[in-house]
Amino acid sequence: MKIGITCYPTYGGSGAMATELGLELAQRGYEVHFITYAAPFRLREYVEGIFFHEVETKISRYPLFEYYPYTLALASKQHEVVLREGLEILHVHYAIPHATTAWLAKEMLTRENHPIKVVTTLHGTDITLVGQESSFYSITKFSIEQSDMVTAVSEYLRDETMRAFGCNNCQFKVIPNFVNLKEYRPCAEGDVGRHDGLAPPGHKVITHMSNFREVKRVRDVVRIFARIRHAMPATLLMIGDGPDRDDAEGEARSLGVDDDVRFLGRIDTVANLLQASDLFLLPSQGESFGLAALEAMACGSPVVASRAGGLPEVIEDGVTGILEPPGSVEAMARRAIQLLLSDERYATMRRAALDRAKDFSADIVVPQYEQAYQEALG
Ligand code: GMT
Repeated sequence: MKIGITCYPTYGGSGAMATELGLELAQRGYEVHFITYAAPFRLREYVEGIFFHEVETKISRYPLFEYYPYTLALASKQHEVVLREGLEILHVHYAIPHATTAWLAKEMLTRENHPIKVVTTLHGTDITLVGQESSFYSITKFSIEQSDMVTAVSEYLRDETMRAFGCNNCQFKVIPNFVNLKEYRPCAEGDVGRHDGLAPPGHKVITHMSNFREVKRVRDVVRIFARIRHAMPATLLMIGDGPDRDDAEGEARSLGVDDDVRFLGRIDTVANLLQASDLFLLPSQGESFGLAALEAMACGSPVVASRAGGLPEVIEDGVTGILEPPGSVEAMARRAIQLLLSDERYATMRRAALDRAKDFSADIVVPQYEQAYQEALG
């Protein structure tokens, strides 16, 4: 089967997930065509069965276009690639604008006797934030409802979609995110060198990874870390970048822990950093799923996160990680310190986190997408 995938190719969980899915499908014999404005960041090398079609983002300075109509360029490219390559499915990740461009491409193709099915995967802020803004609400609802199959990455996101948009006559499935367990795996038991170069000897390594947007509450990450740092030697690795990075750096300085906080910026390959992590912090205001938390768990790092959105579907409080309400810096820090100071409790939670991550393996989840494609094709 030939599938077109459109996603945001830059940092972000939806692009990461879409790319991992494309890679898994290619391994299973599908032909996968990424159609987007840049090569997805997790597509690091040539892979048999994967093709990339770049959408133009610039044109010669045409005076009427103060804003470049990327959406139209994307719809045209989707139409062109479907026709040329004979694709049967367009699988779009993140509704805005991808579900809309896919609908446009499908309308054009239907009139040219080349029917195609559109599968839309909702990831989070396309539903919980951006999609509910008045400028986008009606077109988001329309585009979701026009999709032949809609998937959401958690029960929470499905319920939130139904509450906010209704989704009349949708074929709707919850398909959770997955993790590549060959890449995201723990270090060998007792590997003492795993912190080398990342933190001074004897330090616990605390990690956070995100796009540093407001919803991630990165200042809380630093505040929780500062409390941990007062209780024990520790280093915080901040992986990623985004609008709130300056705030987080300022918070580290004002709390006097900046010498122990390392801002690593955007890094494509993060499994080795997560393997070195003793604890992962994700105190977001909301997360539809929390892919970064799952990847940390798969590498053997327990997670302290917010009891919000879809995170409780990934993390069981007190068993596979720690959950507290968003903004509960004190409680998150107190429980993190207790865990890190108890070797026995830490080892038990680490094992439970590793076991839980296996429930989200590619082998379990990817067949659910294959099934969704079959159902969309009827
Ligand atoms: O917020 C991000 O990190 C990016 C965003 C996206 O759509 O690119 O992530 C969302 O999708 C991820 C993959 O499905 C989920 O794991 C994240 O929880 C979700 N982010 C939010 O809901 C805030």
